[in-house]
Amino acid sequence: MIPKVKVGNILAKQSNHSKENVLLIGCYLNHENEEQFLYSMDELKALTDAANGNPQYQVIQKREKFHPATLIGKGKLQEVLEVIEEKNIDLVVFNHELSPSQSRNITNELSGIKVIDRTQLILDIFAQRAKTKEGQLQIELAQYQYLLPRISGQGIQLSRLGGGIGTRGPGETKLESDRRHIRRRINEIEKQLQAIVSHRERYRLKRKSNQIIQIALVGYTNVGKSTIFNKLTKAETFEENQLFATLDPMTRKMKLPCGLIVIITDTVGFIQDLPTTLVAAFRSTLEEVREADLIIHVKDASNSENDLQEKTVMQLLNELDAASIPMLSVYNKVDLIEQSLSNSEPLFMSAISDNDIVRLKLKIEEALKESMINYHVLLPDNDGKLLTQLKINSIVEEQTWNDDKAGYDCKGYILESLPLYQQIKKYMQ
Ligand SMILES: Nc1nc2c(ncn2[C@@H]2O[C@H](COP(=O)(O)OP(=O)(O)OP(=O)(O)O)[C@@H](O)[C@H]2O)c(=O)[nH]1
Ligand SMILES: [Mg+2]
Repeated sequence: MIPKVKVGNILAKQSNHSKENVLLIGCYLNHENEEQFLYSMDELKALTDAANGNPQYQVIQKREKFHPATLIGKGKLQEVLEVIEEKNIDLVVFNHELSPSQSRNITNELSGIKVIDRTQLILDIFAQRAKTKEGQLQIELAQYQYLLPRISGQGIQLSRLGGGIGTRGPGETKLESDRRHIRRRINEIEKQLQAIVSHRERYRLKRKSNQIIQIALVGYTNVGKSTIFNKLTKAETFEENQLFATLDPMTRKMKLPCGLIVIITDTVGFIQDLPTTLVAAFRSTLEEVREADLIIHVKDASNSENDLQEKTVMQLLNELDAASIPMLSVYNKVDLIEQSLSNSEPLFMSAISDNDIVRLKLKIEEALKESMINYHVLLPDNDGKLLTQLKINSIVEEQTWNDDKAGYDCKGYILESLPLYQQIKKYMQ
């Protein structure tokens, strides 16, 4: 069977010479879903943009099975070589994770041009974006873990790669040294991360004892988590129409209409085929998610592949042991689609509408209430502090002064796991 071949211009050549010209290569099998594959190619292009590259051209091949030595066929590689010369390509990005030997063979076939895969591209974006010490260490760790099997024996000659996409992060001189050096560095990073993680662990325990309810915003990259986070908390996190705008989790306090104060965390976006090294590296960052009392799963209502995105998110939440946490789903960006909105489950909203932000807050209250238990207490007059605490850390629905018993009659909802619940138990009615 003659493989179906597609090539195409992605972008007209940009005048910006400082950007690397990138050729994208995708390969999929006869039995694979074409639509999903093409979507992942679009995503690869968006990732290239996010890495500050200039996607020039793409080459796609459909095959019976992947070529064991070079992923795509030898003939196709010859064609790629011509495109590289014709289009002045600096970098070739494969949409598929390449084995160490595949990447070596392809580089040889393509006369030494820089070749990276989707994993390296994502690692590169992360390396450019990570701002906190922890984020930077995690990326460095993931990059070394990715490189380790690739620099053994007759491994790739990293020095030849020069700078640019796929080479950021650990310094090049370090990359040139041997496995032993890298192992040592991995060890060091792991120790430093351990210290940071235990520091955060203590901080988190303190927060828990402070009775504060925790909410985490999660979702596929670019769905609008940071925009919603900023609107909810009036904070300034980096929001941009770009994949992986947010890397380091950000936490802020937020007051709900009922008076309840919660803390909410904005997190790194998920993506399909997230490199396993990165899932492991970000496990600790995403621990905030695992600790949450409620997860808000933000979806992009305007994206035709939102089913696929949702599946990816659910799968990753599973891997993070967070799948059993109560979840509120919201469909964002409804302003971009034509559709009759409903007020019923799930919430359809737009982060650019202030009214929708209020609706979201009420929805959060409702969702929290579902995991809370009902209480009715009579707080003695002399325990004013407890009343204040109840108002901040639980949902008080009714509060009346009881003259006969000289105390406040309070009815509401509270999380059973809060220490506060133990404190009010003796006043239960
Ligand atoms: N039209 C429209 N655009 C939105 C809406 N919400 C967010 N956006 C835009 O979508 C883009 C992505 O928003 P972000 O808030 O950065 O998305 P994110 O989910 O935090 O993305 P990552 O941090 O990359 O995972 C930005 O250009 C936002 O302005 C919305 O409701 N409607
Ligand atoms: Mg973000």
